[in-house]
Amino acid sequence: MIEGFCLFGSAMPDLSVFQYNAVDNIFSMTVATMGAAALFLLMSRSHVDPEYRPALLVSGLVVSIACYHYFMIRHSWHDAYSLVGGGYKGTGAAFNDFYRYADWILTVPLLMVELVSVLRLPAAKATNLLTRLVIAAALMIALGYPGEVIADPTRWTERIVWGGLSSIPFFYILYVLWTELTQSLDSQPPAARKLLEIARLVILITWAVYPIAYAIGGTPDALAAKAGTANAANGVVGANGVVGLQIGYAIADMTAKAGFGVLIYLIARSKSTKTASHEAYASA
Ligand SMILES: *C/C=C(C)/C=C/C=C(C)/C=C/C1=C(C)CCCC1(C)C
Repeated sequence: MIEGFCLFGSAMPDLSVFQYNAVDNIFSMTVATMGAAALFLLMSRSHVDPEYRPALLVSGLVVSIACYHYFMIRHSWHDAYSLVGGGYKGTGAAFNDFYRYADWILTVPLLMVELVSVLRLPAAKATNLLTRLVIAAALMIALGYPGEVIADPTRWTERIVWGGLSSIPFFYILYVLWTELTQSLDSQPPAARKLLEIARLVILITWAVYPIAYAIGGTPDALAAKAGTANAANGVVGANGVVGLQIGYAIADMTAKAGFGVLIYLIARSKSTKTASHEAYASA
């Protein structure tokens, strides 16, 4: 079934005005959050010691890239739907999932860079850790994409297989981050230690939202296919699946990029001895 596998998007189910607006509003909020976080992170580089500035620069880039992509994602959302007789119907223009995956393939490796650079590990260790994390992150996104673009409910098994394959590097990353962050805690100043423990939790919780949102995007289809409803017959993804997936990804992206970026800033600030004391001196 060729319509079921469109590389750059899929047929869209009808949505109520409420469902359409919920997604549209969360996209709009995400653009604003990413943009504001970018300004904050890039402008506060001078508040931390020079060795922590690259971490803030990279954090600022991550949210800038995401700000652009959410702008495009929202644009694509507008193109994909039009208001027809009190509800939203697909225009036939595909909603472009590629923007999000293009975003992730850039930002997830960069998130690894911002985290490792704020830890300030010995150079050899940092390089080794970063290489493993970046390769695993790229694999995780690349393996998720073929499953993401499957919209045909009868091909749900394939969606699960790609999701499963993508979960191998996913669990690897979580395992590596958890063990490495735990090990590095001893070498961190006490104030940063608490914040790193929070960062560790934020990664674990926000990253877990992605496979859940992915599953929500597929589950209603599969149920519809089983029940043989009109939805399944049309070969389009279920309305609740689309709405749940889009809102889930957007919230997770805001937390994992903007929220995490602010945490990186706080960690960098708590580890900055020179700049902080200089400021105290200047304001005294
Ligand atoms: C800023 C973007 C971030 C932190 C994106 C993270 C994405 C994931 C952790 C995605 C994971 C996935 C799986 C574990 C299986 C299903 C497919 C994915 C790609 C959604």
